[in-house]
Amino acid sequence: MRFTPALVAVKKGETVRFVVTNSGKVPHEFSLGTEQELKEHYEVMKKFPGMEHNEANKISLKSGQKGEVIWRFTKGGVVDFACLHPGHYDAGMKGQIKVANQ
Ligand SMILES: [Cu+2]
Repeated sequence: MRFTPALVAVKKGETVRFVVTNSGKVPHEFSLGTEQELKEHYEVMKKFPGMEHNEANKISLKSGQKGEVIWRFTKGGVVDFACLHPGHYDAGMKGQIKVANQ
């Protein structure tokens, strides 16, 4: 229940392609957002655990699947990412992207 790496450093204005592989045995997801957005999404996932996503900022991956999220970081600061399948976030399946102001 973890992301490798869990800490990513980028620069403001950069567009990053996250190539994510689920090397585990159960479905996972990769969701980008503020901590607040991720927590709200986590509450929804607890009610609808089978939710699958293919949106700009999140992707669902079954065991062995690989996918991409492409995101442009327009502001400096911290952006969080997490897997919001019930229990996974609490188990520590989260990480941070530090966006430097150049
Ligand atoms: Cu997960």
